[in-house]
Amino acid sequence: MVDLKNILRGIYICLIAGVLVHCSPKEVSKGNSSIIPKPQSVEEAGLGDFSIDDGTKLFVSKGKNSEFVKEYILNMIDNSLSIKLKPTDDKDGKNTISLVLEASSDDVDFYDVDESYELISSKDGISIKANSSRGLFYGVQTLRSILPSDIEKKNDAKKVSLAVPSLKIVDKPTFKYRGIHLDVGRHLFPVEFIKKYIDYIVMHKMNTFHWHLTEDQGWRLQIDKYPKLTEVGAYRKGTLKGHYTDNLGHDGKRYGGFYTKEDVKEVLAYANKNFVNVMPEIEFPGHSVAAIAAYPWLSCTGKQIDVETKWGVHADIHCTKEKNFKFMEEVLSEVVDLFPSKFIHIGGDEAPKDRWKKCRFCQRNIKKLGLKDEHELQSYFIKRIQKFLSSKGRTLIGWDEILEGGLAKNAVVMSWRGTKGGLEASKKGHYVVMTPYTYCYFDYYQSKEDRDNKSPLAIGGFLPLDKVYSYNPKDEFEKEAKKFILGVQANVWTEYMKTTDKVEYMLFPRIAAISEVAWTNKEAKNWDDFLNRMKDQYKRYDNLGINYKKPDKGEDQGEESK
Ligand code: TNX
Repeated sequence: MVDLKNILRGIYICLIAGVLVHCSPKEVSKGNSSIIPKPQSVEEAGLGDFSIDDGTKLFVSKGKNSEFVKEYILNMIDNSLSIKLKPTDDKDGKNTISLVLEASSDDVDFYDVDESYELISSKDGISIKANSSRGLFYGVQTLRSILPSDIEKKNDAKKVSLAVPSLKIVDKPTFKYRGIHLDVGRHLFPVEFIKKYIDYIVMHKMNTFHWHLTEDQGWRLQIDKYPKLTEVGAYRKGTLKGHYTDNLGHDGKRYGGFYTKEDVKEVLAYANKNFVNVMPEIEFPGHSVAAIAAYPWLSCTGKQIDVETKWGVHADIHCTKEKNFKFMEEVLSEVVDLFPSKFIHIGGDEAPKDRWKKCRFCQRNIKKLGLKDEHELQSYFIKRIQKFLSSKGRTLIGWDEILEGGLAKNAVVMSWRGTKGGLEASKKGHYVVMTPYTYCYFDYYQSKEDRDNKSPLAIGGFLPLDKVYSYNPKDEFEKEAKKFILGVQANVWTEYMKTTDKVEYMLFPRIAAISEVAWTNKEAKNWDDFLNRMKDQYKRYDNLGINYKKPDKGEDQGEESK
């Protein structure tokens, strides 16, 4: 006998089950190959999709920061999927993400580390192989890019599995040095933000954080031997209102602060875990009004002056009397003790010679040393710093003005006034880092709209995304000279960036373009393809809560910039 009641109950159960199945969190999302910077080679491997699920295991070879790298992947997967990968010792097991160090180049000089890696995903797992822990970490960054952009945010609606397309990626950077700079002299930012900045650097496979620590408008680093550098030199009476050219004066609000050595150690530890070199910059002989305000005897006139409130280039610079060299050596000794970076940046830019021309010490030095003029005196100044840094096992790097009047052979030149300085330096056998303002100054406007409205306010200039992308540092160099290009860097000067939001706005998305300039071979670069991959990148920036400049219609293809 047919029991109607039972049939109805059956239908009801089926309906409920259907609804449950339909609404279950069993969502499978699939990753993509929108990797930025673009790898040297990406192929569909056709070995079947891999599914990360709660049975997936994780193997990480022992090496530099391997515990950190392990945590990094565990968190990445856990945050998005609520899946805790199970650590395993079996690198060849099924359903395993496996990071294998094939040979170790971890212990060589930072810029000689082999940063290449290979990533293969198949239905059985994901294998990342490299000859250094840093290479493995870049493989992890690539894995991050091929997973859906949702992994960048803490997901409320958890998924239970995640499909990774089958790819074979073979990759290595074009340039050894890939830098992002931040000026904390004009405006400074909390340590927490500096760490975020390092995250941004890592996400784009850049490897150097150039920390511009001293300026006319503020000295930002604790120096024990000279406490007034921060007691006095870290604070200015006010910050310029509007644009420099508006002549509105300053706001009268005391502004300042500095990083203690403990702060710096915290940043260094974080950067080191993330395979980023932190290169400090201490400016000599120019851009030193804040130091002079703290110790007036550092200048030629010896007059008490205030920490600068105006932007620009200022006449009071370091004098060349012996006491200044002692100061320089004592300050740099503390810097060298604190920062492990092989390269120590000593500025060297924009040092007007007005004071030196009228200074009896400087004029006496010119005569005594048989120098031609004040430019050769600057060269003497820089060579003395270089000698000192060499004695400490470090290499001097400075802005391209350090070429004027001759330069010690092993000094490195950062070419900012166009590409001339870099070309000239490379011909003389110096290594160079290319950061011409025409392509690499992220304090310039990035769209016509921003520029026309002067909002958000920028220093001037015009540097849209496509212009940054179009840069090929090797183009202007002759064959022999090419090998002297160490790398490329973008600079973030902060005269007009008071907040971390503004810094992000000026940095993003241009950081994506410069990362591809630094990492990807010229032949593999393609603007339309880049824009296409940026669609996914913008979602990541959204998920990370980054205040990036949104693409304007047609704007980023700005014909003017070509
Ligand atoms: C030039 S680049 C400077 C900085 C300014 C920047 C503004 C360089 C070595 N010096 O002091 O902040 O222009 O774009």
